[in-house]
Amino acid sequence: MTDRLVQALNGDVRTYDLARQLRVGMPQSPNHPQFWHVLPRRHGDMVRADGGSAANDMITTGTHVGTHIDALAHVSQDGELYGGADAGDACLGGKYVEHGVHTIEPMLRRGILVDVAAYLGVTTLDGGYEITLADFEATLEKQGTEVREGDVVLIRSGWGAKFDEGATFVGGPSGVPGIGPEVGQWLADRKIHAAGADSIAFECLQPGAGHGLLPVHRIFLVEHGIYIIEAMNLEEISHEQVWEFTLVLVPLNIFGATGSPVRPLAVV
Ligand code: UVW
Repeated sequence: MTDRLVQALNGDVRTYDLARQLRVGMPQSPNHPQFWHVLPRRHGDMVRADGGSAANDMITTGTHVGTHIDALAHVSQDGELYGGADAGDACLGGKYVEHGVHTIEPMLRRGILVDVAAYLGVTTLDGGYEITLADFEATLEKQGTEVREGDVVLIRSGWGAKFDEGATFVGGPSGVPGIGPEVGQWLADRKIHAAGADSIAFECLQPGAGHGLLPVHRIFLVEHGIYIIEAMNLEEISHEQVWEFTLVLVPLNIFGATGSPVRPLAVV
């Protein structure tokens, strides 16, 4: 490992940034509070005796905005979180003491990209397209990539390239492409650690259905304890056909939060 770190320092290791830029007005799910960024103190507002000055800013944001990870506390089913934890008891004083984002260990794991859009030869899958298990397995076979226990599996639909188009990215009338319960259960059976995608919803949303039922969220977060990462930038690793890498991801250590903005890296 030390050699790898030295290589990294020497620039021999390539690092890909898998996050979207956080900025006011970026597209986001209507389910979550907006991202705000203001500059209450500018240079010149308080000038020190030596002429020096500091600008300070402030953000307020939902934790499920921009590229982010869902903690297991994010979704419950019939009043229960993962492992049968009572969703009411897990939340004390407005904080999820059980399954909050502070319980997610920093990730340094095998990551793989499953580039379904590239396999199907499209810029992006259509809104509402549910990636079938046949699509998924054929993509893995073409890439020569296998899913292993403990992996972080990133699924590219191509929808992420619409991030800069704003509202189109979110879905609404157009829906969002992604996996459904069929592929979700297949991945859960392989005991992956986390899964990510380049859309806000992670999973397939049917046109006009809004952000209602999210069955893969239930399978992953509630039934199997698998984390979900959303709104990732998978364009560069797709372009360079980086199918396998070391995935580095560290959520903010916010006690009791249901999610956290992240800046994941793919390292090869
Ligand atoms: C959605 O809005 C679906 O994202 P999250 O899972 O973070 O709530």
